[in-house]
Amino acid sequence: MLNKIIGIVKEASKIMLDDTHFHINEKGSASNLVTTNDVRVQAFLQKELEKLLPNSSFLCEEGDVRDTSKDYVWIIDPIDGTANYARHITVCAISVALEYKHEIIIGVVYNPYQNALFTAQKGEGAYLNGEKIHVSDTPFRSALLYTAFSMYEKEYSHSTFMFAEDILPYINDLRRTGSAACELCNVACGRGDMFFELKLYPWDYAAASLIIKEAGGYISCLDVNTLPLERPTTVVAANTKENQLELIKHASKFFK
Ligand code: 2AM
Ligand code: CA
Repeated sequence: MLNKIIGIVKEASKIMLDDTHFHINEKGSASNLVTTNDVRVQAFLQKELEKLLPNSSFLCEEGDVRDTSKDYVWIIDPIDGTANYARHITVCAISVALEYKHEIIIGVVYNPYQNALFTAQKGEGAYLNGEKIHVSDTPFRSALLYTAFSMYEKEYSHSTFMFAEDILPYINDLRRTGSAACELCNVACGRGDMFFELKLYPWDYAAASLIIKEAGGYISCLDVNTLPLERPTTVVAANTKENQLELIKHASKFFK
């Protein structure tokens, strides 16, 4: 099953790479973009994955694809990092998760520009291009934190900047690269140590959540034991349990 999903994802990525004449549209605000290729990639994935698992439903970013009624649910972001993709910044990825009875069992995140294929199956570890990956053991004071500033709902931006300013003296540095899926996978393979972002949607983190857990890391909302997959949520991830708890402590000063 995993190999077949990888084949379909790689085929879909050719749309991203080959069709450079895409159009950019806004979804409600100037910060929230969708390209014609987001829509094309999603349509291709839906068609092929439906064939692979006929009795499954789909929760996808584009369109109004919000069916979680079956035991098997595909959670898909056709292009995570759309604002990067639209500007030809190559930090973006196709993100596909397969959920069975409310638990993610397969996660695939593929950045075709960097030839970075992150995969995980429940209980079988996480891999980057077939090589097993593991989170770092970096302590909090040396940690690199990926975060973002709520560009989509700017009423929350002020507190995200306050949080960033507050935490900076306690850690090594911050990054904001524009793709939650890529950033979470970077934490999974030790290219960074922690992640915090307000109000992500399930398709932004579903696949990467399994990859990070299978790589030995931790991911939750501000409630340390929970990660909702049916609604937008704040996402906290870290290489160690200790760092996850410390990050939640800092974030809780600004967010409920
Ligand atoms: P996207 O690129 O698929 O749109 C950037 O900080 C991250 O936030 C990206 O992974 C982006 O996903 C995601 N994101 C969070 N909230 C969003 C929203 N309301 N609309 C679009 N993307 C959002
Ligand atoms: Ca997207």
